[in-house]
Amino acid sequence: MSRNKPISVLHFADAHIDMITHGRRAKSGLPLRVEDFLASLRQIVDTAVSQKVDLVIFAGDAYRNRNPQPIYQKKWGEQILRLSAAHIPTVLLVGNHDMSPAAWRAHTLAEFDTFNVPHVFVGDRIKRLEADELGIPAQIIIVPWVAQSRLMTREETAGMDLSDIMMMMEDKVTKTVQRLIKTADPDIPLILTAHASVQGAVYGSERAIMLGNELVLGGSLINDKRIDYVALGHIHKHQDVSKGGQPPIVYPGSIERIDFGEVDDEKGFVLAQIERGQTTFEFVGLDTRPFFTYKADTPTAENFMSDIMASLPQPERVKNAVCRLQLRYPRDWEKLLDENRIREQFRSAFSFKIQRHHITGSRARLGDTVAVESLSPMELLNTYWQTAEMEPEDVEVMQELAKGILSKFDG
Ligand SMILES: [Mn+2]
Repeated sequence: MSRNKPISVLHFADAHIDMITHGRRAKSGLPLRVEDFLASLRQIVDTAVSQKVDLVIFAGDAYRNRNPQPIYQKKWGEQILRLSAAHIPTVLLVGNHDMSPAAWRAHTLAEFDTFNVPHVFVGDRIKRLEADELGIPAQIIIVPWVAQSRLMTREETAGMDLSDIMMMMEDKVTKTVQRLIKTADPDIPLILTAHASVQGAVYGSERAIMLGNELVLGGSLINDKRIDYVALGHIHKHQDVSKGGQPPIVYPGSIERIDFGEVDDEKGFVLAQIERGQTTFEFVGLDTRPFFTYKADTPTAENFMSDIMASLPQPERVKNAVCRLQLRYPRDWEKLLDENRIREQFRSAFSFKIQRHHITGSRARLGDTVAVESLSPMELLNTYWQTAEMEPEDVEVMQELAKGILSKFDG
């Protein structure tokens, strides 16, 4: 292969094939939503094989469960073996969902190493894969999910508080990666792949993680002209953190929607043409199960149900889609709601839920009988979210975070 031809790379991440295992089942016996994730995975592998890409990078989180059921390992393995059979060098990065915090346990991708699967490279520690190992003119710096227990011994961290440990880890990772960048061959394209958050990234539905303690790769570490492409995983929202710069710093996002938090995100993977200093890439959308949100405008009690019905889609429009209807109305209109009539309109949907939001008068937000002083901070916050018209899922997340913060001030 000539050195001046760009390297074609298919990059995907966050497959999480066992993310949603409840609900209806397919003829195969597998949950239908698992089949959805597997359908995305098949489209990705189909593309890699039919386009004969030079390299596939999977940037971590094959599963949700770090002890995946054997049936899911079989389904994942079948697709990865197709890449191996097509002689496509394939890097499998170990993500946080693939790894136990206990250092002695095997991660979920270990079997590919155990059986020495040809053309498959498991990335479970920081290292650089060289061109001769890969069989293509490219070098890849591998940064799997960094678990504290695997990076430092208990003796090293004894007596330190968490923020110091995080700083020490960051320092250790940064120095190792810098050394790998410095010692790389400057004439061959250099790719960095990591399962991590990076400075400047925007969060999707996993945004709550940001407030936890996790390692964040620094902007200056990865925004380095000696690197030609940064293939990331972990954040479920597709984005190029470099915003069109070189090197592109790309999250392909997850391969299927997990919940309504991702309703507006298109799901897909990335095809990149990697060249020294002039990499280009495109995001390729996947054919995924549609998600629809409907809202009804119901200004008067007299026309309440007819206003709702008028705002609903035709049943064929929502066929096989995950749907929700958001309604806002005063509590005393509740008896006007004919849920069965609405549900009938969504009978061909994959699933359907009604989210009710009861409008309370702005003056009496706390109710007339409740003394503000008698409410706990958590109760006050909860009342605030309700009046701020937040989504119920978001209220749950905010309450959880608030609980964590407030607990630090107790006693
Ligand atoms: Mn992850």
